[in-house]
Amino acid sequence: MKIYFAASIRGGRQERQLYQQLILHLQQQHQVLTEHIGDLQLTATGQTQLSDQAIRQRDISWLTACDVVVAETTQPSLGVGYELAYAEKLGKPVIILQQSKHGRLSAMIAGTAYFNRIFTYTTLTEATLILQRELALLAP
Ligand code: 6IA
Repeated sequence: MKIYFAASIRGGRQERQLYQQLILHLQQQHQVLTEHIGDLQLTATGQTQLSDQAIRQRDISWLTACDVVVAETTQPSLGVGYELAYAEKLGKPVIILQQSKHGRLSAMIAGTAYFNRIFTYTTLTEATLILQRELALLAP
């Protein structure tokens, strides 16, 4: 399946190694459209060749093309919140992963009935097992 992996960039890159591990796991069986999210060189303040408008346009095209959205929401991010709302508008299946040691997910996400695949986890292994199970259920 084509997966749109969403996680914090300008919201903070503290969890970037985790994003990289989750993406590597997903890539064993799926195509991840947004593998740059796991790029350890990508910082919250760095520059890219692309304008913000071009970044948004490319991300919206990938969101439209994907089969499922996987969002790691532990590090709060305005961009991820926007993408989740956009995925809802497009009717895309969404899997949300949130580490249980951190604060609670925004009520605007947790309180939206459309988001019915929200999972908390403590270890990477636990997160990968959740992804494996949920993606198998969503497979055509
Ligand atoms: O508000 P945030 O930056 O934390 O939003 C992160 C989310 O927005 C991610 O799930 C991405 O899909 C999307 N996004 C935000 N910025 C970018 C980006 N370049 N490239 C691709 N997707 C993005 C910004 C790079 C820059 C900070 C050096």
